[in-house]
Amino acid sequence: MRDPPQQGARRRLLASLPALLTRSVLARLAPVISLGELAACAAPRTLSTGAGVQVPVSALRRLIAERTDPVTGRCRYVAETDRARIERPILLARAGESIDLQVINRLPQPTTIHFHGMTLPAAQDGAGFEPIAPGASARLQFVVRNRSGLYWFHPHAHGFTAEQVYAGLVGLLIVRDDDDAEVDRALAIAPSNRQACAISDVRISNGVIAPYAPTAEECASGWIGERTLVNGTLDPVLDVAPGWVRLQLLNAGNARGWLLGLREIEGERRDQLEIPFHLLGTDGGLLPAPVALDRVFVHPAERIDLVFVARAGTRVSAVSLPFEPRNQMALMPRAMAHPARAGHAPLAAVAVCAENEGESGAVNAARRDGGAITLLAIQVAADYGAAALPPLPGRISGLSDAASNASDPASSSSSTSPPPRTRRIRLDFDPDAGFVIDQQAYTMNETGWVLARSVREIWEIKNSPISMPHPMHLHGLAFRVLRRQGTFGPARALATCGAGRVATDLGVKDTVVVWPNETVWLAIDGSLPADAAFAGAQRYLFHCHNLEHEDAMMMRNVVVT
Ligand SMILES: [Cu+2]
Repeated sequence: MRDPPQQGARRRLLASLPALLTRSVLARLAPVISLGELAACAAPRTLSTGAGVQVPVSALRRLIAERTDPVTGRCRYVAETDRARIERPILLARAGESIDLQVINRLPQPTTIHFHGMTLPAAQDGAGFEPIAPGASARLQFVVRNRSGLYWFHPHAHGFTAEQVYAGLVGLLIVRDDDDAEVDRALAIAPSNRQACAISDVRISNGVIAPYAPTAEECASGWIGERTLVNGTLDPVLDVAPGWVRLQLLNAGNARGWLLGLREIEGERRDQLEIPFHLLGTDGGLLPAPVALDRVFVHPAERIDLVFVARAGTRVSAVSLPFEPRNQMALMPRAMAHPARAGHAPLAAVAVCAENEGESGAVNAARRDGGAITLLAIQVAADYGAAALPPLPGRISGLSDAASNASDPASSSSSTSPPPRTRRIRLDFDPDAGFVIDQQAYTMNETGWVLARSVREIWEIKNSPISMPHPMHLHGLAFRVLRRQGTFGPARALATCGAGRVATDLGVKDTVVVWPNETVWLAIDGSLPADAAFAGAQRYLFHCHNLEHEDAMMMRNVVVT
């Protein structure tokens, strides 16, 4: 599999070319090339094969959602700057920068773009209240206010989200700041050794990615694939140099949870050795300090930021280890069709959520939550000279522990505030309505839950014992995890961080999994930026990010007054 040295070097050079669009790399070149000059070098269309090219948000003018194949229903995002067109872009921003672009819908279905995890005014949240019709466009304009971290964007038109995300409409937004740069500096992370990956599980049929065609049962439990797409490419191999490697990973799948581990496959012996790694960050950026781990659960929409030491000449696989997914449902398949789907055909010529049609998930063992799957392959170059491995820094951000410290950066209220009220939230399955929050089917115009601005609340989310893991996502307001109780075996074994929490609970979060029979307590802070864009009541959403559950309307409105 290894290339001859010259070809390998050429391949590495080619692989590094997309990074030339990034500011961080530009900054290392002398003389510094301005964005304007860069655009002049990159004539229109010449970058059209550069999937995964990083695009500074300051250069971004348009994001286009388009279908590339009506047979399989595959779609992609295309970014346009003044002079270049970049397929499947990775957006790059520094905290404080503005995003101002036109979203252009070239799909045969309504769509929106939701910037997942970003602190946004409701009008810019793309949460599906105002879908963009086929052929129409909308302006999206906001300031990046979040900490450094891996964020992402995806469609959020109610009833179409699962199909469009699976079809390939997934994009990354990397936010950088000084803390983030300091981690790279301290660990001497080479540009090739920092990778941001959106990883989606897909089904392969007759050698191509199968269209989205869940049965009624899969529309209740979730659509799961047996292979992975990494930033839109099937089974790629990342080339890195020996030393620290930093991976920012998004679970962009519809419904599959990962129990992520790293395996080193040595050249000749093919032994699979477990590689310990260090968790640096979660959905909303860096932890206070790295946490040493050998495995971690990552559910749909969650992100992790990790580092590990890559040994020269080895191949490393990021895998999802087999685990008991705790799907306790004796699901009753039912024909589900979101009312918004009436009048719009699927992206491919196949049935969606049909009764007893298609292949049952039981036929292929790999198409099962908790089944083993390779997520990502990494090839480590041979050593070009021994370099000392810098030590891991002890402290990487100013974040404090939400469970032990009330004066947390994620909660701006003073310690003299009255104790927060507790909102009790129940996740259940209803044979008629499907998965529901607080026994209530969702309608888009419901009042929902009302939070007073700047007021803190504790959300106690309890999942029914006869249920599934639900990755619950809140728009608009990031949160912290205070405590878990009733966690089942495999997840409980990883709860080593106090108050029943796992390592990913220590960071700023926007998505948190709640296992069957588990209760999770969250610290919610209704504070919004003091900015005209956030004036008046802001309507956000709280919903399950198993996308089949989301399209089956397992959601509630959350209004911050
Ligand atoms: Cu769910």
